[in-house]
Amino acid sequence: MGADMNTSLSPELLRQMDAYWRAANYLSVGQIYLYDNPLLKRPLTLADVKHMLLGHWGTTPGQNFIYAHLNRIIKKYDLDMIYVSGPGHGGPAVVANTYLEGTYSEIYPNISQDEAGLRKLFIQFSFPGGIPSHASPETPGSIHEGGELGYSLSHSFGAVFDNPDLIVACVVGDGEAETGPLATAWHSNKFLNPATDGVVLPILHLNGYKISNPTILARIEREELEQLLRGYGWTPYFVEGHEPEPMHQAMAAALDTAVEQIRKIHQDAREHGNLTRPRWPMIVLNSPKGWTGPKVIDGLQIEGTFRSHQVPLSDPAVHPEHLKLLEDWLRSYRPEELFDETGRLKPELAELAPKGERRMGSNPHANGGILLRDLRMPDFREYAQSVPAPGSPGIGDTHVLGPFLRDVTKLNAQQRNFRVFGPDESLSNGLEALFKVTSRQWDAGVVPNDEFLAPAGRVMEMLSEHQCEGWLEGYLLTGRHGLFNCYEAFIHIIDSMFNQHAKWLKVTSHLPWRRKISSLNYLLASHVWRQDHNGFTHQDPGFIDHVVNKKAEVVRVYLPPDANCLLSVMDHCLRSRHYVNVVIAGKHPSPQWLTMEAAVRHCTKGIGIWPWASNDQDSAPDVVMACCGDVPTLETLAAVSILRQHLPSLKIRVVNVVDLMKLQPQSEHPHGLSDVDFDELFTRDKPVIFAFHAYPWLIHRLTYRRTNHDNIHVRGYKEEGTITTPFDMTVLNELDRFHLVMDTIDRVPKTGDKGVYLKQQLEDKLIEHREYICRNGQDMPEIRDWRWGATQNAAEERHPPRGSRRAEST
Ligand SMILES: Cc1ncc(C[n+]2csc(CCOP(=O)(O)OP(=O)(O)O)c2C)c(N)n1
Repeated sequence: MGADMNTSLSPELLRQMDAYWRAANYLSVGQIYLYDNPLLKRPLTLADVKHMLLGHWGTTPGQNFIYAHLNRIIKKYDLDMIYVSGPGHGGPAVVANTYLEGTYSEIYPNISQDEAGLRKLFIQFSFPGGIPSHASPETPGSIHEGGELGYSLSHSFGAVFDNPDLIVACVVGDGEAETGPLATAWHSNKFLNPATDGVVLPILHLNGYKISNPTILARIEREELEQLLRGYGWTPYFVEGHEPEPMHQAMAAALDTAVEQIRKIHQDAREHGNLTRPRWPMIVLNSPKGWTGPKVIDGLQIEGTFRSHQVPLSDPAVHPEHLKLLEDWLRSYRPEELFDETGRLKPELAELAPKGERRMGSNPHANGGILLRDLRMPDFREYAQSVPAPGSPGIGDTHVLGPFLRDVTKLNAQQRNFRVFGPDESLSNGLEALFKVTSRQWDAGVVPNDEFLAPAGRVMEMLSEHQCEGWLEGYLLTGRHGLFNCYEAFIHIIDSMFNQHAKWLKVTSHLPWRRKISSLNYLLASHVWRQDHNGFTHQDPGFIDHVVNKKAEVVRVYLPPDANCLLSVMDHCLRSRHYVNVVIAGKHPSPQWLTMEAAVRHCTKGIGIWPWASNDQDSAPDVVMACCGDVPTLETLAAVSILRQHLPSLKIRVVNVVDLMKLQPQSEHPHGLSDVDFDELFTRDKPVIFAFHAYPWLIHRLTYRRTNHDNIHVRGYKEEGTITTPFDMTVLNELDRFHLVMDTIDRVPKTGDKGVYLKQQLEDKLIEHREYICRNGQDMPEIRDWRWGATQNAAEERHPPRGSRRAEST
């Protein structure tokens, strides 16, 4: 469908808009090529051209065209709008436009609006010590670098949730549209509430090519493309051609139509209560790749082909004939008509840009930390699980967290700045309490027997981890708070998105004008050790291996051993800024270890000795039993109880780790223990039997510089998985209590013959275990019914440790 053509730009406005577009194109080519002579006041020479020619021209003129037209509708309708550049490699366009509108020089006064500033603007682009070639964090108005393609639409939707007046103009590359995340992101329109959320205006940039291939969407019938987009629930308006004049008219008409349609939808929803899912407008801009650039070079067609993707003219030092072509290209924009003698954009053109915060480079939504407000937080201590003694039964740690999150949701309902995201798993992950106060936001059909679906809700669920991640990132980047709950194994799906977000956080934390945003919080419930009915496909604890690759200043990893620790950790994470927090917690009933007061102390320190489980108070330990994660903690304590019952003279120290980064040296991570503190906990020379939630090598990686590293023996997940009993999962990976005890016997000579006999007994136990589970389909009663303290108390009565009191939960 073409837009109805009742808009027409006056000849004067058309001339000015075309001049503005030419100015942006000129600045873009200048950034890619020019080292000097920024206004072409003299003939171009080799010395005026950069040595390294880097950047992406192909997408840039189209994006410049879009930006100029968005400026017009922002002014005409007084829109609150930001720009997301899906093909963010069109960095020259965004930089050029924010420079033309004035925001660039306000943030970077050194890049002034004169000839000297122009020269610096050109030099800095893709230059050592300068700026990257994408819509990077350094670019004013950007919330989306677009280096890794695919996330523009989901970021845009995340930005408009709970921002009723915001419109995100989202340029989607037709190549980008082939990625999985982008393909599914069209469905975001089923989650948008027209009354309380803003709007995303997708602009599919159908320039026909990727790096060296055509795009699929450009090579299907026009009718098929229209059907596809309509099938996704959009109303597409096509703007097609290459002659600037009719293209300006068509784009202006399409944008006017789209904005008027958006206004009508808002009026229907906001004044007449009609929340029926609208068919939101979108635009398809079908224009040549490398538009206005060189047509033919060395006999090959450039404009309108894949060859314009990067730098169409190669180095004139190598191809001297290209120097003239470059000069002709630059002069084709007639810079002398655009900039005055001093290098400043002519006033009648500068007038075309919106003013103040209406400029897309200055819109506060694109520097979300400015708008960020603290969450209203309930006191997490009030949600404590009662722990009369260590080992008391629990209901499943995330089920205890649920009511806390419910009340965070409730307390911030009015502020509308907190959402929980997840791919259909909030219930499965034990967060059912949320639905006491909110629903899953859903603007598609609803039938009887559906549960917790409503046009407005704080929970966002779509079965796409990419979408959940992208929405949440967009939500955070525009100054709000949130949590992503996910199965541990499938969070890997967004490994790469995490990478990009962590990079964004790292770079922005060093840009003084960028304010800190709320942390990206992952709750990985349904973890590797308890995938009882799913088995091997669902068993993968490797996300944290991936996460710790990122800069220490950005990432945090927490493995709370029980519910009270989980509450304390989550409270901390929700208050934190500019991190990625990964929290791994179980949802199945499991023993609880610490009272709330003890949990707060333990989590504040992040690591510590559990004195009630240790018996080395009056001497040096013979062995340190370390644990990290809920299941490893359980198995370690069960192992300790066996050791203390059978080898009572053995001195055991139990160390629990909540904050994984405590293990790294202080020089590597701000949370890292000093070497002195580490040596005090883990000793300088005693064996450490370390039971770990994830792949064991991560612990070695984190501790390899520690004094006692050679004595640290880690047991963790070894890629042995299947559908089996919970205890058998630990046995398959040799993380179970029996293997931990046998390991201790092997490594502590003092256990002597008694140890040898015990080891044999435990080997028999493992055989018995195997036979039992294969016969009965569940764990042996002594495993299922094991309680900390039961054997312990009996053993202590026989051999009371000197000066120790009964185990208490402190
Ligand atoms: C996920 C991802 N895969 C591959 C690339 C490498 N890449 C950079 S640009 C590009 C082509 C993009 O085509 P399109 O989205 O149509 O952008 P445009 O034609 O406007 O440059 C590719 C494949 C990338 N940046 N991200």
